[in-house]
Amino acid sequence: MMTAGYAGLLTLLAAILIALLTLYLTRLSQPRLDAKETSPTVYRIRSRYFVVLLVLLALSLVLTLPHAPYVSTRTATPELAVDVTGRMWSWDLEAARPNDHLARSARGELVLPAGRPVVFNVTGADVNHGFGLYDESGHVVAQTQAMPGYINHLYHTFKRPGIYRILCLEYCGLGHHVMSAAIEVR
Ligand SMILES: [Cu+2]
Repeated sequence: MMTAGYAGLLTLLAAILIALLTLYLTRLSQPRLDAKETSPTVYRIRSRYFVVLLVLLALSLVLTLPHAPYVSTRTATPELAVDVTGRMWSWDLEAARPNDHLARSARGELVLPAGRPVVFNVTGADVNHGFGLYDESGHVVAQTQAMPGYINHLYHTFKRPGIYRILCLEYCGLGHHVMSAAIEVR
């Protein structure tokens, strides 16, 4: 909670800073110069800067893209499949393949094993919902949209056992805040 508060304060301060800077720069600016009057040196510097920037951006893309979480989760072939349907205002979870023999806990929650890749086939029955999977400390571990008429495949491997909460991440009407479910990971 504290972290969210700090993040909000930081965003506000940054927004004020940007607004002040914009105001300052607007005051500094002068009437537009004719293209001919602008020094050719400026154009030369600008085109070189563009090339340097292009190379830097391409380099950072090549270096960081392999670390995107989407790739690493997709490489694990799912061993279990769960059908997820979001509706106003509840979640339905069931084994997509009966042969997976997924158990239910005493509270009726779906039981999934830790360390085995799972694919969630997520859809919406009425309006758009957001399928958000939270660990016990309240951090989102995976999420995708639950859209009517479309199935999103969310790949996830639970690292630790525990009770994972499912909350709706997209406002979907009066009962949005009660739209929750849980998965027990053993
Ligand atoms: Cu919702």
